[in-house]
This record gives sequence, structure tokens and C-alpha cells, in this order.
Amino acid sequence: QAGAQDAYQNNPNSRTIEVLQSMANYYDRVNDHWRTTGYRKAITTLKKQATRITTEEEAFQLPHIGRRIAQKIEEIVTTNKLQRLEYAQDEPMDGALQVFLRIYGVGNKQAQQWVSQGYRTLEDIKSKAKLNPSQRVGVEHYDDLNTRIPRREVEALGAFVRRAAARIDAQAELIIGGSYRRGSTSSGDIDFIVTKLDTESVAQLRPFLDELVRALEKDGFLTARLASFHAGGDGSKWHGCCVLPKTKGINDRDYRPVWRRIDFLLVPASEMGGALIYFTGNDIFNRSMRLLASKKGMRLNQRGLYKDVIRGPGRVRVTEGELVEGRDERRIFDILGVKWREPHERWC
Ligand code: DCP
Ligand code: MG
Ligand code: MN
Repeated sequence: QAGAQDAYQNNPNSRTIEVLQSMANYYDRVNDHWRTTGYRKAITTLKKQATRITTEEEAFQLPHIGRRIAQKIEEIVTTNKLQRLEYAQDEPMDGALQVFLRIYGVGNKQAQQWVSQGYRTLEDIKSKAKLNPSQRVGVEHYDDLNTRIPRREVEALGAFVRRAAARIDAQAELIIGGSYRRGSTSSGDIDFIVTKLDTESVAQLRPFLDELVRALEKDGFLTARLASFHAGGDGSKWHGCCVLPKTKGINDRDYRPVWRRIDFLLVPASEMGGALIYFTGNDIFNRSMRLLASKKGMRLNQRGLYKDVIRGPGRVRVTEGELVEGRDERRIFDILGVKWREPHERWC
């Protein structure tokens, strides 16, 4: 997907990786996070191999590859396919479930409920299911919102937003994070990190965001506001949809408005380092950094790195700890004792 990640095309295990990726995608669609992560880690390991891995035993020796995935690797090499994947793709019930799970704002429980109510197609959902406003947007713009955004369009969307931002407050700074910052050739959405010099709280940034959103809605650029999947709003996140107007060299041939997902994340300057790490991802890289911090008696979250965190039984946190570093991304790596990794190296 991303620049550095394309290297596997020339990898001796590229076919195996491709099939395992389909399995990971399948488990991702059915929200099986555990198996999705297992497959993604195995893929990361395989991408690093210089030789072709052909047997279960060979595969099992490698890091992050367990017995079951090792068996599947041998099956792929021997038969050029994977029985389990073909079952997954054949299950018609599952087909509907997978379609529903890709609607914005729809989780496993909701999707399964619709399947058990006898709904099978998006048309069924559109005409018969009870939808909240976010899910309604998700259904109406299903194809657009499930299409990845080419990097050049992410840049054009970014330029549009920056121009509007500069008219409101020349001091405001907007950084595109997420997969774009990791160098991906395409992104699922556009993630804006919004900050300003000398800010120490989200509240100091909120008026700017409110004004920016109003201006972009007036321009017809922002087309919908979406409820956050994960509740617990401190007002630091804004989710919605946007449409790039006709722009030369980007979408001017046979123009039609294409709906894209856009996120704004408000980050005070004092927390920029923690936020940059978190919102650059990817999610698995973040998980490993957090785990590392916790092993060193520290805690890493999207606001910074904390020390003297006291944990009780089951690693449950007893105290918040003291902030060690929030502002500087590099220093957080340093204090954790890990070598600095450029954003494009952070996909595992
Ligand atoms: N993130 C995370 N854990 C999650 C969700 C997000 O650590 N469960 C972090 C890492 C992500 C970043 O937030 O890189 C942005 O989230 P996105 O869902 O937008 O993911 P990406 O930008 O990485 O990928 P995509 O191209 O699909 O948007
Ligand atoms: Mg993203
Ligand atoms: Mn996002």
C-alpha cells in the first residue's frame, strides 16, 4: 500500500503474502482483531525474508508466525491457494455481513443483527433498516467511502483546507497524519492534526476549529458531520465527509463529486510529540510502542510519555504518573530507548 511497503512485490514470498493479506482483510472485515493482527504480523515477518519460505517448519521458526499460519503458508506454497480463504469468500451470509460491516458507523453487532433479520443487500438496508444519521451517510455514499484516496488527491484536499485555515488564523498549523504521513500511495481517509504555537489545551483550539468547519461547510467542501464511533468526547476530534471541487489535474476529467472521510484532531503544542506518534501509526506500531513503555514502567498515550505509573494486579493502572515528554516526538523515542524511525518506517 505504501511506498516502502511496495517492496514486497519483488519479495520471494509475494504470492504467499498476497494470500495472507486477503485473510487479514477478511478477518478485518468481520472485526476479528485478534486474527487480523496475527496475520498482519506474519506478513511483516515474511516481507523481511530474503528467501522463499516453503514449509511449515521453516515458517514456524520465524518470529510472529504460529503453528496455524505456518501450516497455511505451506498450503499456499503447495497449492497456490488457501482452502479457508475460499470458504470465507463463498459464504453467502458472510457476504452480506461483510458488505454491512463496511458501512460507516456499523459494527459487528449491528451487522449481525441485520443479517439475522433477513437483510441481504445494501438496498435492503437503505429501504428497510433503521439507520442513525451517520449510518445513513455511510449507506448513501457507500462506494465513495470505501474507495481509497489517491495521494495526490489527499494533497489537494490538504491544500484546500490549509487555504481556508489561513484566512481564519495565520498561526494555525495543519499537519496531515495517518497513512499519508507514513508515505502511503493512497489513504482510507485524511487525518488532520490541528495545532497552534504555545497552546496547552484543546479548549484553546476549539474556537478555531468551529470557525474552520463553518467556513468549509459554507464552501460546500464539508458535506457531512459524523458521530464518533468511539464515544467519550473531550471535543478534540471531529469526523466528517468532504468533497474536493473540480481541480485541474486531479479530478477534472468527467468531474463528479466524490465523498471522502476527513478527521480533524485538535492537539495543543505541549502534546504534539505524543499526538504525532499516535496519529501517524500505524495502529500495530502504536501498540508495540505502548507495550514497550509499559514494560519500562512508563505509559505512552496520544498526549505523551508518562513515568512512575503504578500498576496493580493485572497491570491495571493505579496512578496517572508524571509527564516526562509530550512536546517532542524524537525525545519520546529517545527516552524509551528506541531508535528513531521515520514515519514511512512505522508500519509494523
Ligand atoms: N490509530 C490507532 N489505533 C486505532 C485507530 C487509529 O493507533 N484503533 C492511530 C494510528 C493510525 C491513526 O490513528 O495511523 C489514524 O487512524 P486511521 O484509522 O485514519 O488509519 P490510517 O490513517 O493509518 O489508515 P487509512 O489510510 O486507512 O486511513
Ligand atoms: Mg487515516
Ligand atoms: Mn482517520
